[in-house]
Amino acid sequence: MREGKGITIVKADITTLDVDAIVNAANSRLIPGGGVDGAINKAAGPALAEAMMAIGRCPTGEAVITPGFKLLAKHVIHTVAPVYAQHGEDDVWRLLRNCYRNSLALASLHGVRSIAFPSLGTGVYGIPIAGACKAAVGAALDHLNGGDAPAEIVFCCFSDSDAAYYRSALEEARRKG
Ligand code: AR6
Repeated sequence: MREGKGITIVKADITTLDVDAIVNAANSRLIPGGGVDGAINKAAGPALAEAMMAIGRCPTGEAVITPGFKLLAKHVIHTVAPVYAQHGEDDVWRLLRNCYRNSLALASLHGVRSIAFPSLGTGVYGIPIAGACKAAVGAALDHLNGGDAPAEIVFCCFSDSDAAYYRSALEEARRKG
């Protein structure tokens, strides 16, 4: 369900969402790959790969922005999650939180009011969903408490099981206040 404000959790293909910006789980060379990156590039058309390659690089935890081309979303924000096997525990969560923070800050700079995130880092990069959704929800709540745009944050899950993890992480974070 979409409320227009706050956090919404949906199960969907992120390329179909009518939001101002969708976030891509990219690699640091910004070369279109598989997973959600492949789906976004397929839906946006070849101009997206050209725009990504023109930027050329995005360090882990940082974010860059391109147009959405053929997507409903006006912008695509590309961020690079850490590869779970290449980082120590503390580093993984710090870098993953940075992905969410930097994506939201960049969105804010571009006047984005609604943004959808996939479950960054939990596919090819191997980050366990239980910790990943806590980092995602924590960063989103911190952002919303700050009062900056975007005020609508959608977590777009690709499975019912991922959506259930996000729902319980959100309930737990709200309980802890
Ligand atoms: N809509 C929403 N979520 C999706 C979609 C979709 N269409 N397709 C996959 N997911 P991944 P990562 C989910 O592997 O782990 C690429 O090759 C998927 O089920 O896409 O950050 C890049 O180029 C999972 O929950 O991203 C990088 O090299 C989540 O999106 C590398 O993969 C993230 O899975 C990035 O790996």
